[in-house]
Amino acid sequence: ENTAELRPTHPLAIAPVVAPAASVDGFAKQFLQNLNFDQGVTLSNSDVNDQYLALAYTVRDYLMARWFDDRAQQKAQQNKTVCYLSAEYLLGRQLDNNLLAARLTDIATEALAQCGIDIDDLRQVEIEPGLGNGGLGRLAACFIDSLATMSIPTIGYGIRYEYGIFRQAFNEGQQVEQPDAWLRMGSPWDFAHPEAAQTISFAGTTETYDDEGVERTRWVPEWNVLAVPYNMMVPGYHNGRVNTLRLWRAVATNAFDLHTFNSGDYVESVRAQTFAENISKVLYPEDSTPQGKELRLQQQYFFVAASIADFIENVLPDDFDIEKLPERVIFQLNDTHPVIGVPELMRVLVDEKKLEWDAAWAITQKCFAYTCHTLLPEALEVWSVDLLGHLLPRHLEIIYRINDEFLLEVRERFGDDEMLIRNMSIIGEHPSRSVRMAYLATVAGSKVNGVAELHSQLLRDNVLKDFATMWPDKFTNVTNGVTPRRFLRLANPDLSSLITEALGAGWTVDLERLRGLEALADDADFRERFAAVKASNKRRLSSVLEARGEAPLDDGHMLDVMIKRLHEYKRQTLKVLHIVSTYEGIVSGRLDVDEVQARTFLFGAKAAPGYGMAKRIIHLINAVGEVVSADERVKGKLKVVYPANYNVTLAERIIPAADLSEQISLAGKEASGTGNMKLALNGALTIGTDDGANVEIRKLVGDDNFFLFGMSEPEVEELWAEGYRPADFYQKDERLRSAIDLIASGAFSGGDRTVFEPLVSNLLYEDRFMALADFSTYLDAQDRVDAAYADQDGWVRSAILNVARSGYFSSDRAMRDYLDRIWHATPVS
Ligand code: 9GP
Repeated sequence: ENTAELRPTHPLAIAPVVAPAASVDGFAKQFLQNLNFDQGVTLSNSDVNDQYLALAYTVRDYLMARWFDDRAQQKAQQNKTVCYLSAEYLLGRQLDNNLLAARLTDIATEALAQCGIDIDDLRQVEIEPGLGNGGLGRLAACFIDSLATMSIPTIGYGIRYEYGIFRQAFNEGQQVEQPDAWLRMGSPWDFAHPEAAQTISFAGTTETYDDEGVERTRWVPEWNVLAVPYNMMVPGYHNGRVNTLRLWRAVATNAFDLHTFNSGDYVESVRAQTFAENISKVLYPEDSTPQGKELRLQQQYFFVAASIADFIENVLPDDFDIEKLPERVIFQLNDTHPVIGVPELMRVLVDEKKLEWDAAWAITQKCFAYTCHTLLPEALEVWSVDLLGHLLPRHLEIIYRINDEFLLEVRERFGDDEMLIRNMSIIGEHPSRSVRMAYLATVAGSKVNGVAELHSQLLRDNVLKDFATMWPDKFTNVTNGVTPRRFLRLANPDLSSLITEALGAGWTVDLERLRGLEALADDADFRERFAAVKASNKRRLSSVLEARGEAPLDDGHMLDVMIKRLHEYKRQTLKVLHIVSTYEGIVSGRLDVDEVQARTFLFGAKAAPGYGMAKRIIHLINAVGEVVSADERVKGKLKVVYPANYNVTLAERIIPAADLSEQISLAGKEASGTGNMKLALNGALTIGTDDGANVEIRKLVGDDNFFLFGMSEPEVEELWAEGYRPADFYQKDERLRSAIDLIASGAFSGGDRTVFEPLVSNLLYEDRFMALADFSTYLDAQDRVDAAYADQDGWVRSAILNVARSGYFSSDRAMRDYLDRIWHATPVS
């Protein structure tokens, strides 16, 4: 379009953009040119960061022409676009993923070698963008990868946080948080477009006015910020498609007051800038203060308002008939964070586009769908009416009207059942008036889905029961999935080669083909090769750990991993109790040391900075780890490793090396989990409860290849109803008593009994997540693990079957389910 407007005469200006030659020579030339002209250095003067940046620019150059085409097509086409609205994208490193997608890995490696550069050195330089907390954000990243690979026109919308998830360090075993300055060394993968900035308004009042005889309402905001888009390429795997991830950065409208500056008040002169830029400063600012809460709501509105405006103004054609919006877009609400988009779209349609309320509501309901990712009531966001009304007065009015009309519908359907009305109202009254965002999303969404079968069922039966009764067809399930490109092809190159050799290369985009490995589980030669890959992955992980200053892994140990966010419901404490019990059992002679498998327990977990109990658990893991790993009496048998700052990059090294995957949440608490899928896909056997996607993993891999323990969800409910007294379990099981007593005695805190006292009494007298109730079956299951691991041949067979039967957990399958059940969008050719 630009070229048309500019009426160019130069032939190159109207010729299509062409990618550099896909050859070693072509790549080397482009790389050197980028080094010279973009980085401003010669090869001999360049350092490794210059080289990494130039390499990234070069990969981009190969993808650029396709990106231009795909964006032009998006505007011209009639296809529906999936707009994924997510506060988190936990992308991981980009370089390898993009090289792989564009089939450039070998060419780039050779071209750099010819320049005297080892590409591995450049890989290490990349700082991963940690723009997410854990599963939710990584899921969003897997989904956009699959959508690009399936040629579905997609825009991922989110926030370009200046500081992503904090960097974790340990100081005397305790977590300390450091800012994650991921942009410090440049950000070669995104493109700023300040010219496409959106103005986002806040606060102020609303007023009615006469619009040629029609009374209308308008919002008179008090202040604005600019939302500047940064576009990232999302290349599909080997299909030439390049979608877009558009992340918004907040910039002040009037960044700098020269007059104030000249009067000498330098701090005041940039106040507006600081205030505005705080909005995209950090991922999940601490929200225990009112300011923190307001900032989070600002972030949410900021990115969804910018995204909706961007889609309407820049992605749709200029003459687009807004009433046809549902034909062209589905806004997928990734959890409750983007739900303020519902009243925002209503505001745009009613106040700006001047549609009638009913017509606007009909459009809005078709344009949104909602995924709920949790069952924990505290994770379902609510905003106080005061805060929402102050920050977004027009939106609160709109929410009230949506609620009024919705409650009328409820009355029509169920009569004047005041209790039911109160329970279903979008506005909660207790403890104070608030907007229940999950309810708003459910009322507005065309579909509501949970993220694993059990989770979706519990949503229908408990959390959103009344809504499911009212609209049974609205509710559906899409079990999560993970991208096989990053989590098998890239993370586990040796296993990938083995699979490709056995089955051909098609499995990367059709993961069900892994079924073909089942037959090979009985082939001794294949088992040997599979086991050799695992062993080599362990050695690789060991070097990574050593490079980070950790102790290397011991040969022959089972690698038992628990890698996930630190949360009480995930029950890292239960894992610690197992470690302490085994340690105590060996030291006291209760356990026959020969019966105990040599194990390394590996943890990776960050705790939310304001979550005191989770931080205490981290301290306990480190304290136990220090004592156990140093005790000569268990040397060679037990070891605990807890590398700090677990992130996607580290996960990609741990997962392929793991033997045992710990998925031990209390049944009914983990919505799905995705680490469980990644580990099974890489041949780790799961020890787990019947929770989240574990249920489906177990069904698929088979009971013989999965170690199930613990109460089922109905049993959990039953125990609560009976009255749960954790101390009774402590009294009943000697192993449990000894483990808890050892922690309480100060054995892991230099004799100081006070350090872990809060944790111990929490377990004995509260234990919200019933670790003590599941302890004995957990230990029994661990005994079964030990026995199974002793039979290496049998273990490897089970590991192969885990890989063979995990094809269902591809995010490509998850995307197909979203497309069929929710989005009804189709691929572009
Ligand atoms: O806790 C869930 C996790 O079980 C799930 O796998 C992930 C992706 O669906 O979402 C997590 N939820 C959140 O992070 C917040 O709701």
